[in-house]
Amino acid sequence: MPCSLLILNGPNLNLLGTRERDIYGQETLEEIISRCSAYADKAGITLEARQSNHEGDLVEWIQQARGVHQGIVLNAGAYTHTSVAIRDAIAAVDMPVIEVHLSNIYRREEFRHVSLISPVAEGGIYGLGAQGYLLAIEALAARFALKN
Ligand code: CA2
Repeated sequence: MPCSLLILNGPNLNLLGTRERDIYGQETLEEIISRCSAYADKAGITLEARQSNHEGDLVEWIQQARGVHQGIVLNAGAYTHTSVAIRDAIAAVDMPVIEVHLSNIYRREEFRHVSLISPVAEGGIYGLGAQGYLLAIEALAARFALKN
């Protein structure tokens, strides 16, 4: 079975590259995803990427990933700090999720220091900008290769 991964991005990440570039970098989400796709293609991995500003969409997509994808790269944006629903969805699907944040959330406001996702994630990457997504893909692909 080939490896298929899902990249999910939460609220406001569709605005990347347009504002707050000092915090989140110059690249648009489209550019980041196309870099991820090129990386995945080379590694023989199938990639699906989705973004939503709505919590329920993210919950649905996590639930639907079961049996379709072998892992999820998740930047839940601000929902990271608030969403019990996303956390419960991750726990329910029982598949590896790597949490990614472009910025170093621990260097920022205190409300960003708490992640409801981290306790149910396989691992996490923060503060490395768009590179974090590539590292997360690499980690999930390596995990998949070990098991198959
Ligand atoms: O560092 C990250 O990746 C975050 O997940 C980004 C979220 C933030 O709420 C988290 O604490 C950390 C915010 C994404 C907002 O992205 C924007 C991009 C351009 C302009 C405005 C917001």
